[in-house]
Formats: sequence, structure tokens, C-alpha cells
Amino acid sequence: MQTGTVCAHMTDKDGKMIAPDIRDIIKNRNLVANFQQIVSVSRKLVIGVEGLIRGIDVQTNEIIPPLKLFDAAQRENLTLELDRACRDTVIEAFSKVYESNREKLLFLNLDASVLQSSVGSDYLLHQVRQFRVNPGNIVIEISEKKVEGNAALKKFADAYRRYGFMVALDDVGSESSNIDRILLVKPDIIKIDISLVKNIQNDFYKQGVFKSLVNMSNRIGALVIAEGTETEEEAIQILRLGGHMIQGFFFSEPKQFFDKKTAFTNDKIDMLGKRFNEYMNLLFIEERNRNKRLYAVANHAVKSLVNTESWAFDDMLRGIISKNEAMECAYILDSNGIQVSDTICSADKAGCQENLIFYSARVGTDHSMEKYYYPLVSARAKKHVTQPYISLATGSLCITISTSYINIENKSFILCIDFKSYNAVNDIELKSPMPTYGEGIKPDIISIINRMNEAMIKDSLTDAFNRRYIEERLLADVFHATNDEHPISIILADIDRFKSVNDHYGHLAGDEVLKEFVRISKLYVRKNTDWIARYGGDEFLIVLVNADERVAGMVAEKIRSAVEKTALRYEESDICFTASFGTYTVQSKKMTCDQLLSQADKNLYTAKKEGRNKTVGMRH
Ligand code: GH3
Ligand code: MG
Repeated sequence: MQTGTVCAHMTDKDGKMIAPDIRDIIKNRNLVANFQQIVSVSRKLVIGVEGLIRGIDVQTNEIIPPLKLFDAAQRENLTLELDRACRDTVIEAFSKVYESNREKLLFLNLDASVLQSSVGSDYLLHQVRQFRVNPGNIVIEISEKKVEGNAALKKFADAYRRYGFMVALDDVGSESSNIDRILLVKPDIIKIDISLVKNIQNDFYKQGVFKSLVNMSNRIGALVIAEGTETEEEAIQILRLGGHMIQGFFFSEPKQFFDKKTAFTNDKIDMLGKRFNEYMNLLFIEERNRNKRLYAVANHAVKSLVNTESWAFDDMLRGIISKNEAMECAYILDSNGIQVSDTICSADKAGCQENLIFYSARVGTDHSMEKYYYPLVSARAKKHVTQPYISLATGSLCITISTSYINIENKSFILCIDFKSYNAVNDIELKSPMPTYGEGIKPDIISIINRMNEAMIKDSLTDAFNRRYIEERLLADVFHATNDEHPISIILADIDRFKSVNDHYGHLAGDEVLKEFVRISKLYVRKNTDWIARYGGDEFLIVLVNADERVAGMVAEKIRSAVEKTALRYEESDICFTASFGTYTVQSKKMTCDQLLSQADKNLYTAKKEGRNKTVGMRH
């Protein structure tokens, strides 16, 4: 819950704080509803508003913030009465704009301490009925901090979900968060607390926690809202980390009332979308340039190492490190991932700390499970750059580049270099020239542009469409389907135990499995209307336009069965694999893309839970 910037100064003549007369406030409904917008940037719309309550001191006309109201109510044992009065006020104000905005959501706070009494009474259900608001438009926000027992929370969430409400866990990521509670309640929405969002662009740890919460939410079919987003930098990071929706002063402050037209519009959405694209383009270019620099440095080092026998590795590494300020440390592995040199740190040793958790590895350490070794062997890559991670040698953020080479003893080795940070890496001079076209080769501009356009919307590995395409096309397809009143079905498919395919046969074989899955799927969908996109790692989205529930189930089953029967020849092996499918169909009802995807994802999750190699559709 956001409390905004309201301040109240109810003091007596000596300057002492006076408690509000809570009985009077409840009895006379001296309450006012404010609303703050919640925005989906990818869908370019305001999906709803959170209702926030303020009290009014009728004598002074001063505003009383919610915390103060609830404190006073608790002292008088009137929490339940105040909670109900607040909700009445908020729902009534919302109902005035609801009539012409029937697809918008109202996020409604419920004081967790009244959960127990709310389960049996159905009071909230009667409240929304009284104001003729559909429960499907209401998201009940329960503050994580205040919930005392898991059982009451689950009972409440289950009961209200059955009535058609959605449930959000509020303040997730604040000091008392419980991950097990999220898994237990399986909320529809997770609202991430302002403490995790504040300055997230400068905090690698916050980014890590935020990303994990998003990943977990995606798995359980919940959407993530980042609360308390105040700046453009924070908003861009949230989008980069996969946050689904944004709330906070960046988009709008809570407003006392809104009219029907402006209630759900916001000028900043388009601008943020553009800024985000610019940011991602820059990031991509920076990363590519950074990797080029790293490769140039590593190649240079390898040139000296190919002529060095293994007994002299340590000395040679010392020489290399001393000439490169950006390097933190370097070490050499044999082809099994076992360290054969010492870990040579930069002269200042600034970064190399030694304690029980963070220490530099020594000769004999097994690195075969590390992200800088694995791709070189599994995918037979010659070199690899990791994403930034916390180094065990230094405890600070680093990037490792690994390069395989053969030395004069004709043995294979892998050189690993840890680089200090982005800035240091960016300072390395880039010596390799930009690629140029050879003499006599005229680049065909049209075909380059076509290829680039294609690359913008296609997944380069599988030739299915990519995430960007999903965002644009699904919106259009769903819009047309609901407008023209024809059904639209989606299938979410995920390869079963795909990690073990990678583990058994290597990443390149895994890639072939992904390609094969797309090839098979294309055989069972219509070329001109239906489409297939890569939704994430081994997850695919198939969209069937003008196809009902029965057709969706049939198509999914056909693909599933064809996949099951396939033995993919790869090198000396026949790889067999299966996939699970979740379908969902919208017919004669309005649904957002996010809701549609989340419903199909729930079915996919059920298919996985029920043993995999299975299709699960709607169950009425
Ligand atoms: P489950 O049946 O529960 O889906 O098990 P799973 O092992 O398939 O689990 P999950 O879907 O979470 O794993 C996806 C794996 O796909 C993780 C990742 O290493 C791998 N992966 C993601 N992208 C690629 C890719 O482009 N190529 C290859 N070879 N593997 C990928
Ligand atoms: Mg999988």
C-alpha cells in the first residue's frame, strides 16, 4: 500500500498530537478516496487504479493519513468497521467511472487483521454487488507485512477467488516477506515493495532479488507490479528485469477524483516505451563493444600462452595481469575443468579477499560446473563471456571471459580472466577494426534491411517469432477477435525436462530439439492466420485465430503426439523428447493478453504437475 505524501498536523494548543475522533469519522463517513494509476507499459495502457483512503477532520478540514486512522481504530477496537467504511468509500467512488471503463481494475486494500472475520461474512462481496461492480474487476490487496497466519490468508484468498475476485500480495520484498507464503497463496498479483524499487538501477543486489521474484511469479502465473516507482531510471530497470506493471509517482500521484476520460489515460506511457527501447539498444551495443574488447584482451593473452609449457603458466599469467589494469585475476583450467595454475590476482590485490566464503581457487579446484567452463565444453564454443556475477574470489561484481586454446605440448587448456567491472572494461582500448565489406562486394541494401526487419521479430535459433512480436501481434489478434466476436485460442507449450536433454547431449543438441519442436508444430497450424513464437527458453506460444477450445485441444494433442513419436538424430544418438501444453480460449468475453497468457500458463503448469507429456485446456 502506498500512503502518498499527505501529512496531518492535528495538534492541540500546546502542540501535542490529538487522536482523530474515529467513531465520528466512521459514522459520518468523513473519508475521501484517492486513486493512483497502475500502468502496463508493454500494453501501453493504464490497467487500473489502487484506491487509497484519507480521513477528513471536519473541524480543521485537515487530511488524516490512513496509518493514523487505523491506529486510532485499533485503539477503539473498530478496525473492522473502519476497514469496511474505507472500502465503501473507495468502491463507491470507483463505481462512478466504472460504467464507462468496464475493463479496468480496482485495487482494494484489505487490512490483514480483519481477514479472519472477512472469510465467513462475505461482506466485501455484498459491498461490490451493492455498487454494481463485477468482482472480476476487483483485486484485493493483502499486505504481506500484517498477515499473521498462513491458514487464514489461504482460506480468505481461496474463498474470494471462487467469487471471481483477484488476490494480490502487497509489500512483497519488505523486511518481513515470506516466499513460502507466496507459493501457498498463489496470488494473481504480487506487488513489490518500494524498498526494493528505490534506486534499483544502482543496486545489483536489488536487481537480483527483483528478477528472482519476477521469475517465480512467472512460474506460478502471477503478475508483478513494482510499487513506489518514482523515476524514469527505476521504471526502465523494472521493465528490463521483466516487471509487468508499474505504479508510483513517476506515472501519477494519487488523485482525489478523476473524471471518466482522464481516469485511465497517461501521457508518459508512450514516452517511457520509447526511452526503454533506446536504453535497450544502447545496452546491446555497449555489451557487444564490451565483449569485443574482452575478446581482444583474451586473444592477446592466449598468444603468449600457446607457446608456454604448463609448468610456466603462473609466471606467464603474472606478466599478463601486470600489464592489464582491468583484470582482477586469471587462472587456467585443463579440458576437464580442473584448475592447473594458481589464481593470479592483480598486483594491488585490492579485490582478492580471503575468508571462508570468498577465496580464490587453487590448483586442483574443479570448475566443471561453472558458467565460464560449461559452455566451452557443452556447446564447444571457443570463447565465452559471462553476465556480471559476484565472484567467489573477490566477493565483488565481475565478468569472466574464458577462451580455449592448445599449447606447445599439444594439450587443451582454458584461460579464464575475471574483469573488475563495467567501467574498467569499457576503458580498454578497442584495437580490432570494425568489419568492412571486401573489395568488389556490393552490399544489397534492400536485402540487408529485409534481413534486419526479419531479425527484429524472429528468434534466430528456431525461426519462430520472438517476444517482441508476441507483444505487438497478440494484442492485435485479441483485439480483432473480441471486436469481431470470434474465438481466439492460445497454446503455451514447454519441452519436458529440457535441462536433462542439455545435460545428456550438450547445448547444441538442445538447440536442435528446440528447432525440431518448431518444425513439427508448424505442420499442424494454418500458415496464414496462425503463428508460433518463442516465449522464453524452451517455452513456445502458438496462437490459433478463429479457433475454439475444441480445435485448440486437438491441435495441441496433434503436436504433442507427433513430438512424442519423433526420434531426433543428433551425431550418434536418437534423441526422444516430449512437451506439455496448456491451452486457453477466449470467446465472447473481453480479456487482456496478460490474462490470456496467464490462464494458458496455469493450464501448462497443471499439465506439468500431472505428469508432463500432456495437454490441459479449460476445465469448467
Ligand atoms: P520442465 O519439464 O519442468 O519444463 O523441466 P525443464 O528441465 O524443461 O525446465 P525448464 O523449462 O525450467 O528449463 C528450461 C531450460 O532450457 C533451462 C535452460 O538451460 C535451457 N535453455 C534455455 N534456452 C536455451 C537455448 O537456447 N538452447 C538450449 N540448448 N537450452 C536452452
Ligand atoms: Mg521445460
